[in-house]
Amino acid sequence: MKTVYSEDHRLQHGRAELNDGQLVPCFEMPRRAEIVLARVRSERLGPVVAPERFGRAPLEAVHRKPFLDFLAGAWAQWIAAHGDCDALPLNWLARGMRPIEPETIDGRLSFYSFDAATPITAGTWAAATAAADCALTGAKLVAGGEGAAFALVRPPGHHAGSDFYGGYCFLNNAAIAAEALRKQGAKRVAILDVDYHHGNGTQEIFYRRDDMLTVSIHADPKQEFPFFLGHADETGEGKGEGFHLNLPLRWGADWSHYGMAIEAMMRRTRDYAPDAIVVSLGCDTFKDDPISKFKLTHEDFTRIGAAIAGAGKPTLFVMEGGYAVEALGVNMVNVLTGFEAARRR
Ligand code: Q9C
Ligand code: ZN
Repeated sequence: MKTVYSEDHRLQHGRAELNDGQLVPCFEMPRRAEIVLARVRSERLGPVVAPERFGRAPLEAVHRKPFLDFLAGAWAQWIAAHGDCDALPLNWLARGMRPIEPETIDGRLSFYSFDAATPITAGTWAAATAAADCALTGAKLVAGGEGAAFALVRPPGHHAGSDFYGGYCFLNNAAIAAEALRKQGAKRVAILDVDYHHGNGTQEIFYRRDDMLTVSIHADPKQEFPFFLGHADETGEGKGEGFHLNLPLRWGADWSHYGMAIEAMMRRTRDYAPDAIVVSLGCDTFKDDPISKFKLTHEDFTRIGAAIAGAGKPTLFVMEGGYAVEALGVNMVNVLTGFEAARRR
């Protein structure tokens, strides 16, 4: 399969995030993409192609305009107020407070974000839009008849919602690609999220829709970030009722648990009979991931790819999380080669 990649991901290189009570170097770093690219090349997955540019329209199909304006202008407003250091929020709304957008940059960061792990830097907007363009290019390849494609992107996307950012995510690359696939003729699209964390942004964006199935396997929000979405009883609203499936697993889950969740994910996907699949591909389920508590092995990622191939649908893989950096190339590409090997059978 083709890999869509842009070096512009390097423009997002935040210094620090708040983790376990300390400001620590960002887990979401440029080397993540570089190690995956090296593995794509050494395993001869297929050609690596540059993205086309699609502009603002496909972003506006998923995100609210005021949010996009905020993201595009946040750095300029931050540097004018505080000088050249990463922009992080310091407080958030709680129950009883009013969601009125403040004027100052500190207030606006608080208004549009939901964590202190997602620094906005000089290159954030350029990097995030390049990632969205890679995902859109992948969607175009898949809509054009390629059986599969891989958008090798960072920053990731699945925590970003219609008007909020967080969890290292600014623009929801997978959601933007899925919406583009709908516009290019797919009547139903399934978004399968195998990142360790719940895809709260993706679910929020499509929660009232029946033309997008969202399925997420993730650490139980009673234990894990993002904490406030991803429970098993969230199944959709309005005509979206029944088109959103959450499969939370407890800390410590290994293939004996994860494999069953993957089977449930693929059963629901087959019932839905989508015209295309978008995979939010996180490998932070790996046993050595520094911020996660699942126990998947290198081989388990091959099994995930094979299971997804079983649906037999045009499939776009969009990279999300995974912070055991040295293992990330092997784990990501194992999913993709596992997919291709199973599809050939
Ligand atoms: N101590 C993605 O994988 N911080 N985002 C968690 C753990 C945020 C993860 C803190 C994790 C965000 C795309
Ligand atoms: Zn994650």
